[in-house]
Amino acid sequence: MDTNALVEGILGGNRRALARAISHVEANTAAGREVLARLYARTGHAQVVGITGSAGAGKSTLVGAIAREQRKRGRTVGIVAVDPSSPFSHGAILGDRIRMQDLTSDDGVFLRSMASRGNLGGLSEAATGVADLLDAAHFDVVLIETVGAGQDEVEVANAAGTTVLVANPGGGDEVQSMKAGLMEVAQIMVVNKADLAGADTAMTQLRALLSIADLGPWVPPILKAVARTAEGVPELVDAIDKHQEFIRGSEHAHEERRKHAQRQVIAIARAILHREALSTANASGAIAALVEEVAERTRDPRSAAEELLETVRREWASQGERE
Ligand SMILES: Nc1nc2c(ncn2[C@@H]2O[C@H](COP(=O)(O)OP(=O)(O)OP(=O)(O)O)[C@@H](O)[C@H]2O)c(=O)[nH]1
Ligand SMILES: [Mg+2]
Repeated sequence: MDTNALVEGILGGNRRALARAISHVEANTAAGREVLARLYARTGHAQVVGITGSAGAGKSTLVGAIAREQRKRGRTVGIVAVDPSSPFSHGAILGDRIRMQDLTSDDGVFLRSMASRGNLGGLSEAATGVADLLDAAHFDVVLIETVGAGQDEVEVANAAGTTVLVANPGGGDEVQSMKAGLMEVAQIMVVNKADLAGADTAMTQLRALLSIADLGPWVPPILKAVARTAEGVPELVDAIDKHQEFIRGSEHAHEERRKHAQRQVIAIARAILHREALSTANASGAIAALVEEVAERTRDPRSAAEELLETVRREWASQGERE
């Protein structure tokens, strides 16, 4: 399929074209980038929701429950699961883990998982791209599951208009140590596994954390859910709708969209810069020599890093002259 066929296919609701385009975007091919550039103007209709939180918090189960609730409301759902490839989940089939068989046989649902290992900062770029493809393919709701651990995963949240942070009871230490960055990217907090003891304590802790966070006009609600039984999920979907109204229809809509666009552009620029700088540095052979010096303590890491960047800048400048 050429890019025309991909673009037309996606807009026409062709699943095969969509799947192909997603593979291109994941692999960051020229065709993938072209399709995204051409489709971007056709996006912005879907409710793009990021579901993040630590490993095992129940994100996948919650994604399944949200998808079912959205289907009840007559909305189609695209799901992107960024698989952490952790030792726990390695080799597991996503559909099995989420017990999503009912969803995978539903025409109104499209499920896709992406690997996060070895993606050199390109993960947020890829996840954002895949969310845009699903949006252009007319899915009403796009759900992105990601483990909220590293910078990369936090940035995946940038793909979403609404990010839901999933915490657990008894995760007190975890809540305490939760990165400020993660608190700030989440617009809704959910204490999942509320069937276990300590849910109210976890909610109190989240409330305390929020009270010291630097909040804008949107105050994140803190909800309780039992993803396994879908208890609290209708309320969660209501809260998501409310946040979507806030970013679309309120007096703050323009500012929210601008902030979101800024986060996306910066995250992608950072990923590209990272990739290109490392590739230039590797090609110049400068890294190995500098690393050796630092390992031998004949040079400090900071000055080695500066020297490396100097090499990259020189290389780019001379490439620029050659062009
Ligand atoms: N008690 C209880 N267990 C739950 C609930 N939701 C999920 N679980 C269980 O928690 C475990 C992890 O659930 P997942 O949905 O795979 O969690 P996850 O956050 O997607 O996990 P990773 O993707 O591996 O980080 C599973 O055994 C679930 O059955 C809940 O509401 N209550
Ligand atoms: Mg999961």
